Amino acid sequence: MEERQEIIDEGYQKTYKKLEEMLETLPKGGDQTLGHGLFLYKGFWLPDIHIKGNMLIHDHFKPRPTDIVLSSFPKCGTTWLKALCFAIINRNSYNFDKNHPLLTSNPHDLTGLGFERLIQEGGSTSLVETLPSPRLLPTHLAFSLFPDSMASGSGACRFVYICRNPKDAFVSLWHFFNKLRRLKQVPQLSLEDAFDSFSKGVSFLGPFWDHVLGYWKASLESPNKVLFLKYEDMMREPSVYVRKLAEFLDLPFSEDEENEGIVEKIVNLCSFENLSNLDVNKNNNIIKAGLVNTSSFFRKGQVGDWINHLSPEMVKVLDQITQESFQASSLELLLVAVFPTLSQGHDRLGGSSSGKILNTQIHRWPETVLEKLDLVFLDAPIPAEENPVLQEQGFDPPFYNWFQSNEDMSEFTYFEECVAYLEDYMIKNGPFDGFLGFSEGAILSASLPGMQRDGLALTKVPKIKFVILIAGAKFGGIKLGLPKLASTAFSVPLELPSLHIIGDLDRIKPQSIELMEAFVDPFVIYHPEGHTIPKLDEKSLEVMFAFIERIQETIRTDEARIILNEKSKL
Ligand code: PAP
Repeated sequence: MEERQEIIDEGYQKTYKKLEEMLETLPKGGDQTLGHGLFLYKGFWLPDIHIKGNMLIHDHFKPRPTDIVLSSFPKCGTTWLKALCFAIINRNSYNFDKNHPLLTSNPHDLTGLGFERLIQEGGSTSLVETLPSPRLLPTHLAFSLFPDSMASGSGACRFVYICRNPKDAFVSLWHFFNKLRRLKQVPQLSLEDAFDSFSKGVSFLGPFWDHVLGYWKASLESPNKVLFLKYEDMMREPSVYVRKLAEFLDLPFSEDEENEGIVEKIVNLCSFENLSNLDVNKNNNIIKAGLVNTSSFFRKGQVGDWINHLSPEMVKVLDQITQESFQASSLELLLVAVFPTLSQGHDRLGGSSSGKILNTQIHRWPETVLEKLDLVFLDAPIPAEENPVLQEQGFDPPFYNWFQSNEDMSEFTYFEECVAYLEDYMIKNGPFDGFLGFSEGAILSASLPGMQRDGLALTKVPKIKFVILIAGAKFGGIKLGLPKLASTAFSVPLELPSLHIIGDLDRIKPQSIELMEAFVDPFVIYHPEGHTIPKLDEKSLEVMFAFIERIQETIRTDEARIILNEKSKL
């Protein structure tokens, strides 16, 4: 066996020769963190061992469409992602409380440290090839470094990428490398020197921003092949992302599993608190691949620890690079679920329409607005009969209905079902940041945040961060009754940012104003038309942009609030 490992496959030997020649020609740099320098290879700063692995992947690796590449920039949540995927895939093989391998093995030992390292072992691909499908292939390599055979086309592998706020990633990386330096008895690296390299992009596997953007763009182009996760989102709502991850891996949780609380069991098993307190991850144990203690992968496991390390100037530098790098690529783009409904001129609710129709209407808004919103137009759940009003306007069937009301709009049918339908849609296609609704869609959208706050609806999806309500009205207001599920929806003023678009000639204008008054600090656009989606004039656009800015600010403040909460726990 040992002898076999000495034998280096002929193909491998050719690759190694190529590597040697190439290394001579590559720009060198880096912080010499671990005593070896970095090389600028295809746009990224890699140690030679990663370049070697990457070349072997290109020259010899045979991908399978079932392969799952678990990818991350170092210190962005690799250990957690490995644990979660292992637990999801093997959930039927072990008991969560007794014999689960994650209770006695470090996640890196269960999945391997890195695929780019594994392929080097044994002098041939034999080790990688004997792994059973689906193979979990962890990596820190950038997306663009993978061969086309893995990244695109029908045989492409699936990639799960976890990204993290660069400030926390940097702080975590600095701590980790200093731990390794201590082990190797190399002098410590100052925060300032490490920061200088990191912010210039000349850091281990950097530039951080290009790494993230590569996967982000790939996830937009091929959402079925590349799942883009954020550490902070997952910390906020782990069970939402465990479900999402399982769906992406084609292993969704069954109703029975949901009832048995399997999702929560996985979340708890893989939590920082649990894993970091296990014997295997303490007490100077070393991971199988050598090099490091199992405990080095667990430090604080918090969002926002950067606040304890970075100077205001450092924060400014990183924030600016992040903003400039991500702006053009809309990484901060807001995903909005749009609920369409066009009134038929009836006095009762239940006007039919379709996502496609509302899409056409919304595209009366300028691109400068639409490019900031990633709109997903949902069809309502109930197929509707013909709609003469819409057909007269040139819109073709199919049409769909949301919930219906009786003549005096005091009672509603199919409301609960609509809410359940939405939640299901959001779990499968989200996470969504906010809602945009028109008419009945606005009534529905407006009622959801309050129901979510009270734990009555949308309990399995992230918190709704904003609403855009066009020609809306309030349940339990001047005209509308109150569905039971929504009975507390407006019991206290709603604090999330809201934009209300109200037509001067709309017969339901008083109701829209009443709805607006149910929100704290609402934004409002009045327009001269009736019950419709208006074009936006210059003044309206100003309000719209101010609103979008406010949402982005809220998202940032929310993150800061989480940081403060975490700090107050210390
Ligand atoms: P790697 O790239 O070297 O494998 P990785 O696991 O990505 O490391 O990053 C370690 C970070 O994830 C540490 O963050 P910190 O330094 O800010 O504390 C570590 O604490 C955190 N971490 C490890 N396991 C978990 C977990 N189960 N849940 C949340 N965070 C975790």
